[in-house]
Amino acid sequence: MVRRTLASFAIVALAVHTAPHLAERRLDRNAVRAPAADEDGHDLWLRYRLVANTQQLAEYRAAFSHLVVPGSSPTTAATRDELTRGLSGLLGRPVSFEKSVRWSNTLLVGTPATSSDIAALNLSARLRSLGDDGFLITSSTLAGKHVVVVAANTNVGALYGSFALLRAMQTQRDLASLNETSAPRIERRIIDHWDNLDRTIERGYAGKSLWNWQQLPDSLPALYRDYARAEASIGINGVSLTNVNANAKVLTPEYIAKVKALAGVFRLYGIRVYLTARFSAPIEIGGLKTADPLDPGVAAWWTAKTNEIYRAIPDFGGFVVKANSEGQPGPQDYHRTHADGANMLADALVPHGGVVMWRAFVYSNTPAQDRIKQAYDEFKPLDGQFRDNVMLQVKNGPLDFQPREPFHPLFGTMPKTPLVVELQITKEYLGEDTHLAYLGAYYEEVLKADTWASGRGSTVARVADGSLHGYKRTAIAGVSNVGVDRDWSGSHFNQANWYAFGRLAWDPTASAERIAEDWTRMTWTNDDAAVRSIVHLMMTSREAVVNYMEPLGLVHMMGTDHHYGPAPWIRNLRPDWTPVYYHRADSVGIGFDRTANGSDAIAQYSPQAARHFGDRDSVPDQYLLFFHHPRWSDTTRAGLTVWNDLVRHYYAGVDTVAAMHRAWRGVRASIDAQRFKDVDDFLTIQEAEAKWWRDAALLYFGTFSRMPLPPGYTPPPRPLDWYMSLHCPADATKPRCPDIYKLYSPQ
Ligand code: BDP
Repeated sequence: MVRRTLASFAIVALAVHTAPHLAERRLDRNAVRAPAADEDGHDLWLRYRLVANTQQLAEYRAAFSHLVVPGSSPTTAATRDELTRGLSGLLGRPVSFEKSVRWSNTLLVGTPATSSDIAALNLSARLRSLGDDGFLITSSTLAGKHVVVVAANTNVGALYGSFALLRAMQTQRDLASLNETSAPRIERRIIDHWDNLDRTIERGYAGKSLWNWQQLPDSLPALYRDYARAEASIGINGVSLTNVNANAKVLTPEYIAKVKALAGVFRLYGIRVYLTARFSAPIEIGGLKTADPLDPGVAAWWTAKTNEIYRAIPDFGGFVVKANSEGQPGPQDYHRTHADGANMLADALVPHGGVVMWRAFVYSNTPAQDRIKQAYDEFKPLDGQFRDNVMLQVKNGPLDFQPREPFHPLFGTMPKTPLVVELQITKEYLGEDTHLAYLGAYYEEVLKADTWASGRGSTVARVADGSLHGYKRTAIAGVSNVGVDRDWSGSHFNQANWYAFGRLAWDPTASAERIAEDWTRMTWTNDDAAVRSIVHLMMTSREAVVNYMEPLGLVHMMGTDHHYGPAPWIRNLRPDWTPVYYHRADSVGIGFDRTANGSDAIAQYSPQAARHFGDRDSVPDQYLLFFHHPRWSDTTRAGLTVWNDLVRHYYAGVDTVAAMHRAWRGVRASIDAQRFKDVDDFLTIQEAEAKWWRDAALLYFGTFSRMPLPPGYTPPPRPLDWYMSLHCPADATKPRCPDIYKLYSPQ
């Protein structure tokens, strides 16, 4: 993090307000303090604890002696609430608001429209480029008074700026470095909940859904507001409430009233709601005989339904649709195309400014030669056929949120159709609730991936922010990991993935490491040494998971349905649901040949990317087995045989988790006892489960390679049969495997 010296205004502020004894008592950032009180993680990164560094505290107290946040809109009230909560916590004293700037050392927040003081500062030239959501933070002089200003064009922009200011204080940045302007690069920054109406969550590991449909719309617990605060604090401005495997009931009048109530809370924080639209809803709740998108009665039904929604929720965002995938209904049921289906919904939404986010995660019920080719094959020919308000929502990789996948071949190849990059925040395939895997590093890898669609630098980030093809609309979506657990996300560190998604949605070129540092300072501690350790363990964590689960480009090695634990031997299902379909291990070698000699999936990429992935000399080892079927005895870039390198990666994954665990134990003094223990317990589980993954996989693959473990590696404690006969978990939403803990971490 860049830390500059104090700005002159701050020095003035200190000189005016800091009593001499305070200056003498200055402590450095690492000041030793009493053990922190236990926390349960519910405050997320918005803890607003007293600024620990006394020098910084004095500086902030001096600079923010008076607060002016004029305006009467509900969003401005929410901004005032947040600043009250934040500043009183961080500064350890009550906040006093004033109507206008009368004193030096005032924090002034608002827009030129809400505040004559801000209007008087003549910021319009700087504000012009910031759009609706951007903000600037600057220091200035107003009629001889020193002010710190958070200014924006809209109330929501001012709210975002206030969160940015609070973040700067939470991370103990010098006031001089607060001079910033910021505007999101992506227009719609969306969290997709896969929440069902019975409050179960598809792939949720953090308890039940936050949305209490039974009690809505009459009861609106504070939790909804806290949820919206958290989303706004990271710049999220859209929330799709319901599972992509949709239930038409949410479109009935009874449920629209419930959605309206939630939308009312979220609106204060600049968040629009979206709903998943079940394609067969006209039949299921409309009494029609068909859902054929070209049937005028069907189109009329959707138009009426959409109008009804907008009457209740004028700023409704639109529909998210999963159609003709995994058994969901869709236009192909009527021999129509995805474009026919999406356009019919788009026409209903267009008068209201709504959008359709049509998902490209499709694969048919009849397994193809190579499942990953289907989305491209279906959608690429439709480029140019969608209405302006249709966006195609594409998962980061061509398969399904695996711990690592190459970028999806649709990125860069749909110049006429705005694409929404879909990332998964919930860790369906990366250890679910317990394993510590910082996905910021994953998202960064995806966003930085170069599609080579229009030459070097055609990154996925530039697809997401629209700059690659000049998309008129831009959006990014993250599949939520939030539920009613006290810590919201199933584990303290899972919060970081939610946080990182929001920050990267705002700026897809941001650094995951910098984001991890901010999150760590806000969530855990500002002790520099501890911050370094925690950030380091976060930055190594995702690679660790890849290594002990699916190294060298392996994918889909997990147990059936629950997706928990290793099961590379599964073969008795439809082929493309089995691990054997993906790893293709045999006596010769391992991996899925997707070159021209195999499924030729690489032909879906731009010529440069296809060459990069398709050539054994240039393909990075991390994608080797995704695109190739090398012999066991072939040599990898590390100069090892494929078998020996596989072994090396699996063992390295386990070793990294052990190192992460040691690092965590090393920061004990900086963390409250309860949260320290929560993480420590989960790391114990992760260490055991990492060994489980490693040993099961290597025993199994060893039956094909018939090669021994190279010297120096401790062999698995049980034979392959033992791992294959395990039956766990009992509860797929909080999966555990007691036999594994007995074996690997006997207490
Ligand atoms: C897969 C999940 C499944 C989802 C599907 C989707 O296993 O539960 O419904 O993705 O994205 O990863 O539609």
